[in-house]
Order: sequence, then C-alpha cells, then structure tokens
Amino acid sequence: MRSCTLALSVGLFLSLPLHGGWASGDEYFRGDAEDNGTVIAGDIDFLVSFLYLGGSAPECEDAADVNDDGDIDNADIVVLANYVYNAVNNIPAPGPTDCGTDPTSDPLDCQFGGGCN
Ligand SMILES: [Ca+2]
Ligand SMILES: [Ca+2]
Ligand SMILES: [Ca+2]
Repeated sequence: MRSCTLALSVGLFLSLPLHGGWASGDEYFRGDAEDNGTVIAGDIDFLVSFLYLGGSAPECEDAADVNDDGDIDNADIVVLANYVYNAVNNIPAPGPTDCGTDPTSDPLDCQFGGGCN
C-alpha cells in the first residue's frame, strides 16, 4: 500500500510542467523576435543579428523560437523566412498573427511580449 502511494506521488510530480512553461508568461506572436507586433523581414534580421552577429537577445524567447522546438537557432530563421518571403506558414501556435501564450513546455521564457496587446 505504501509503495502504491509513493508511485502515485512520483507520477504526479513528473506530470507537472517544467519551468512553469505551460500557458505561463506573456502573450506574443510567434516569430515576432524583435517584439514590435508584426512578423516581418525585420524579425529575420533580428534573429540573424542575435545568433551570428552578437546582437541583443529577444525579450520574448518563445516568440523567437519560431518552430517551437525549445531552442533558438538557424532552423527558426528558415521557418521565419519561409513565412515572410514564401507565404508558407509552418509556424506553430499561437502563430504569427494570433496573440497567445506558449502551448508547449520548454526552458524559454517570454518576459515582455509588449507587441501583442
Ligand atoms: Ca516583428
Ligand atoms: Ca526553435
Ligand atoms: Ca514552447
């Protein structure tokens, strides 16, 4: 009986979201890396600058994680460029035109999100 209770407790603990990533933090447009309220070519420039030229970090990391894989890297630039230049929208929720919070748990945070209200 005791071990059953322990297993249940461990199970509940493991089901809790890490870093409080579920629906926490500010609302944002995914892809709006520079946080100005629209997803445009300037966001690609911002990501290139941040990743390769020592530019400033995005205030809303979740917005810069364009493909929502929990990391900000070149793959995000590819997805963003496809949206901006080829009108291919492979951007996960909340998407580039809907204001919302991150539906998936990850170590990234969204501290500002000022361009989404
Ligand atoms: Ca923008
Ligand atoms: Ca990513
Ligand atoms: Ca996420």
